[in-house]
Amino acid sequence: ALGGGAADEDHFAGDATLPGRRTLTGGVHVLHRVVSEMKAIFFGMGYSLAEGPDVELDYYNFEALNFPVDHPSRDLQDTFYVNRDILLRTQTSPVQVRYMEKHRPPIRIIVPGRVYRNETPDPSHAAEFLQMEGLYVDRNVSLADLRNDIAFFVRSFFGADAKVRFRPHFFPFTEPSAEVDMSCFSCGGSGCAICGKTGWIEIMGAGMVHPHVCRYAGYDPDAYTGFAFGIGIERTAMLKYGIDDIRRLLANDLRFLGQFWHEAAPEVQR
Ligand code: 2NL
Repeated sequence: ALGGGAADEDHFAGDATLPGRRTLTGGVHVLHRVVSEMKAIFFGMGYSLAEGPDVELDYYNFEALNFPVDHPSRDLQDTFYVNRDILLRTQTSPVQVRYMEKHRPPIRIIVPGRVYRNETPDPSHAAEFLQMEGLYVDRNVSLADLRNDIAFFVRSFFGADAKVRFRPHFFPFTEPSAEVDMSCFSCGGSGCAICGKTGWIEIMGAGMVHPHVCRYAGYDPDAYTGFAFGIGIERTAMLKYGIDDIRRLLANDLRFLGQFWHEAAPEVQR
């Protein structure tokens, strides 16, 4: 337990000249720390924070994001539904759609939050996890702007030597879309066990906001363009700190979590 308890009375029982017992102060959870670091980087680039509900309408989670009605992620196997129209958000993008409905461009926001998918847990999958998405919409926003902001973020978060590459991909809500790789921080690009001998590590997804998504949100896609990106917090923390199993991050074991505190509590100090 945190502090308190019968043990504290020992302070007054024995030798009054002994030094006092240190109090357990706790620390910031490694996932919260990663989110805080990311927010600080994006705030420095002019992004502001947006948040929204974990329990969402199907409309904001899928329809307004240009998912076809028969898209596999809409299946009960993949999404937790409350009823036909209400679900647990599978990504934080619905918050961006809600934000676009309320604000005219230019907009530049980041949206961290918990998301839910009907997954069987294993070392790299959990049914609830954290994500941070970003969205920038204005006149004349281009793929070059996306590349610049992502490269700046990756170099700020992982170190100035990191290189970034885009691989073509598909998302319903962006066109074109890309998966973003960074040069392996372990081998620097020559190829090792961490990067699967490729020299590159996948870290996020990104793309130019699909004109259909602009129109759903009430923006004229001929006047405005934008980019969006999404990054998984657990996966990023696991890469940065060499964590082997996502389930450790939610098990609340202080012997594990204490390793990431700036100043470990006495109980977990070695
Ligand atoms: C990933 C990919 C992505 C977005 C998220 C987005 C949001 C709106 C419009 C368009 Cl409102 N796009 N979000 C775009 C590309 C990728 O996430 O791998 N996330 C972990």
